[in-house]
Amino acid sequence: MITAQWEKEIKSLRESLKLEISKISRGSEINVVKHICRSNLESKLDRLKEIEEILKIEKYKIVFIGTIGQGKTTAICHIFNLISDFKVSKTIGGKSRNVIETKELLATGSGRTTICEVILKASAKTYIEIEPYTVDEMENLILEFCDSIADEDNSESEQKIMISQEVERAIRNIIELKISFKSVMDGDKKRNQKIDKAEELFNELGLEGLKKTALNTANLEFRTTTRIDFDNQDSEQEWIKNTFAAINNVESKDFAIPRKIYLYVSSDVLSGSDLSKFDSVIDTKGIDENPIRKDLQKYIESQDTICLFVTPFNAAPEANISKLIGYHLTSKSKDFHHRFVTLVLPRKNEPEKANEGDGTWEKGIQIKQEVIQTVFRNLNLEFFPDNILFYDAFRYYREDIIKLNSDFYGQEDVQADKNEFIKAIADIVENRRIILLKEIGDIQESFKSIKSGHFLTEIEITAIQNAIQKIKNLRELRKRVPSFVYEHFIEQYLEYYHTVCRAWNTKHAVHRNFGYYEPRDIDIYYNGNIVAAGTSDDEMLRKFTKEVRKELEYILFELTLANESLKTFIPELVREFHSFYDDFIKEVGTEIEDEIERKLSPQSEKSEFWNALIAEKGREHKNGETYTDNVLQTFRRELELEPNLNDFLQSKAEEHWEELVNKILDFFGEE
Ligand SMILES: Nc1nc2c(ncn2[C@@H]2O[C@H](COP(=O)(O)OP(=O)(O)O)[C@@H](O)[C@H]2O)c(=O)[nH]1
Ligand SMILES: [Mg+2]
Repeated sequence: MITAQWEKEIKSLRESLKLEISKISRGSEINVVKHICRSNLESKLDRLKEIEEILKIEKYKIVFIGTIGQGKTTAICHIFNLISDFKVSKTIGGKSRNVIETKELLATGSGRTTICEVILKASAKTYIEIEPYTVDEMENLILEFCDSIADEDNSESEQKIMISQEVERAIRNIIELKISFKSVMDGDKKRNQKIDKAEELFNELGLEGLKKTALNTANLEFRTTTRIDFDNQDSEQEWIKNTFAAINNVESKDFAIPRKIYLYVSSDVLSGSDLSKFDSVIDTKGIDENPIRKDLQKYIESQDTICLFVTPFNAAPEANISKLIGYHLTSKSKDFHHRFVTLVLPRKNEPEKANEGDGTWEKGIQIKQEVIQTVFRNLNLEFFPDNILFYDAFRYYREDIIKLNSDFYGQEDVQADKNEFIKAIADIVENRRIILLKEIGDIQESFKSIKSGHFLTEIEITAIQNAIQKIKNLRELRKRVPSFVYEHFIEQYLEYYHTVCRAWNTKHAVHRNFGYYEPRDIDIYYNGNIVAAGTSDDEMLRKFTKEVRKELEYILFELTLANESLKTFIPELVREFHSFYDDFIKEVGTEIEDEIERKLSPQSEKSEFWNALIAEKGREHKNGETYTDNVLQTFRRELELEPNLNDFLQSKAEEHWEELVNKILDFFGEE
């Protein structure tokens, strides 16, 4: 939120900047000094606009990102009061008892629970809306499921993972071929026997028969409902729990498989919750083998989003999460660390039991906080210590049944932890505001001193001219980065593909969808972008250009050393340089993404390349041959066709590097 006073202040500063810029531009002769002045004022103007946009954000989105089954949904439900007491029967001390337990309204469980991203919003009325998969996409998923049933006994050497559990559960509900259990006598012992109706039908009708029956039952065209409102019948909480579960499992015949679920919650349910303080709270799909995903990037890059990276206590910071945070924090110009939060979720007494602790929760947490900071520091990632938070939904709960341990604690203890969490988030937003307001002050100051004198001394002008010459010498990347470093790109790309789609049938699903597989958020073109850019400062393009980048940085920094007045001009340039550099990485990555898409087109059955990959499944493999080797070989061959993707990467890197250097020279008015 921006105050009227600041809005006025920014407006007047912007107008003065514009006035000064046009004054300089109108002047008779534009020399180096005037050019630097003008460029400097122009970047001030751009930056002010950015700052204003950020300050104008009324309500933030809060997005929870983390590995499957670590407690994201549980934490969200408890923090925002999406919980309620339910009667359940439980075996306690060997006896079955009816007890009351506190349960989350969203589906939680041993992992792989929620089928898609869930967006929570406070609202006047309670209702649920979905963004559905298309009929074609669902048909594909069903066919894939049937294939997997037919493949049950296939003993490929590659580790075999079935379609993700949550999708399989949905499909089995849609085609009404569920797994059930029957108790049978085994000798004189009872045991549970699994009955898989899909398998039975496959044995009876064969694969084609199974597919036909499945699609018939699915009735995909009739699944067109996308919204359901609270019916005012039973309790609102119970309605949310049951309806959400039904939609998540696709139990209703009117609903398609959801791509996203929006849950709007009325204030009756939210009483005492802080959900309405935020634009929305987002429970993203759990991370599996592939932490760097396009769907997450969208949130990470939005200025109005606070990203909470969730990690279990003992493994904090978890590897997947460090990787994801690291990938983004290497973009220095974006200030991601202002909006990034590590949210540690301790479970029962973990902080109290921490090594080197003193048995208290506070000490355990302090130790862990330091560990996390050290890890980030070693990875060279900037992270505010205040942005490392801890929350345990069950901290005051009993061990035997899930409810408040009222012998020792009261609701006020639970509430105090929630308040602390919400306050920490509010502080993060406030700190960001303070940093930005201070930056406005700095811009004002610097503007004043620039206005008070547009001249540089002889010595300073010579220093600038020297710097310009040095920068010009760095224009040709080829002189600094040898061709051979690019030669490994295709191999690295294929290795990455194998890592994020390890199981052969995941690969097969990707091939059948011509490079994409949404249920697992796989997009092989986007992956090309990531691999080309490098997932850290020590990989691919970021690694190759690390030294020459530092050299450029140093040339700019050096200018500020000896020369008092240059100190007012250069910081903007350094800032801009970081953002030019991030753009450079992004542009080359995008070129690679587009080129892979071109190379592997058409993305249809007309393509020999895709047909070859699809046909790889079920092919006889001779001694020593494997599915994966053959698939990777097919990819390799296609990507090596002229223009070889490695060479393409080199030429695009060099082209965009030259643009980057030209942009810096432009600041000095040099061609
Ligand atoms: N003991 C304990 N269990 C938890 C805690 N948080 C989550 N769980 C359990 O961990 C499992 C996965 O939690 P869930 O919230 O579904 O994880 P998600 O996949 O990250 O959304 C569930 O069985 C939860 O009951 C916690 O703080 N303590
Ligand atoms: Mg979940």
